[in-house]
Amino acid sequence: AQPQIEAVLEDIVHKPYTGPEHKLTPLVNEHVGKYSKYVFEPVESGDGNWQLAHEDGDMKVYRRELEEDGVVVDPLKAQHIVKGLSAFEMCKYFFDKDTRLDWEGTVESFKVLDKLADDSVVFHQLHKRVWPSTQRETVFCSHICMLTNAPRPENMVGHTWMVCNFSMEHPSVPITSKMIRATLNVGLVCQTIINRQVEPGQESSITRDDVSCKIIYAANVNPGGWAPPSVVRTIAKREITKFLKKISSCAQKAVLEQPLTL
Ligand code: 16C
Repeated sequence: AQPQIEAVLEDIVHKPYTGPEHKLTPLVNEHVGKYSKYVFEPVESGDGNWQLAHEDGDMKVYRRELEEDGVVVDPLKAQHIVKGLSAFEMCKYFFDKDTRLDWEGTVESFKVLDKLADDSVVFHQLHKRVWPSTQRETVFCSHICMLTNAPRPENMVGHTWMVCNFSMEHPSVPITSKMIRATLNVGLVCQTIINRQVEPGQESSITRDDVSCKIIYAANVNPGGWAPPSVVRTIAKREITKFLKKISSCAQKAVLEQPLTL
């Protein structure tokens, strides 16, 4: 089935959420183009050797053990289903810097280096130090967009949304010996599932009680320097699980009093 899946994923196209184009548009297009396909590659297919690392209700976390030059760079993928909000609302919440510290457990502080457009922002983040290793920092571009032609799960309504975070260099933050520069490629893809039959043209009758958000999250993080493999693997599994639980409950609370935006 592998060639068929590849052909389907090849058709995925991303559309900017707001635009306009900016100086990093070609870089964003390149990353989002590749990563949107990678996120949808099923963990069950191919010779990827994905292992189920954690399961809790609707949440499943997979990892593929991988080391580069002795550094653990295990690719992670996760799926989750969150009741009462749409794909757009979840992606918007993940993208929104103003609420990031409510759910992001790995970050000590961050600042905006460049606001390229409403849908593309460059950040510098200082991560919490894992004693006794050196503190990590990241510099990455975060982009929110809509995906067209993505594989649709059963009972999906509306569009597929994605936030893609990818490391880049920025002249205002040179690498110093004080911190280790970690790198990341992250994709959060969301799709809205409806739990009842809706006739065409009746979409305006859909309420919060009718929908859930299906999440696919993928992360390729390179800690940037050696740390004991068992420590990296324990922290990665713990943090991705905490992240999915925390962002789900925070996003549910944040949209509760608002009208549903599909
Ligand atoms: O995607 C997430 N958050 C986004 C917005 O912040 C963004 C961030 C990605 C996380 C990149 C992690 C870089 C290394 C951090 C150093 C470890 C700090 C741990 C502190 C624990 C109290 O895209 C949600 C992120 C969810 C977490 C993903 C898995 C992280 C793997 C961590 C590898 C551990 C390395 C430890 C080295 C000593």
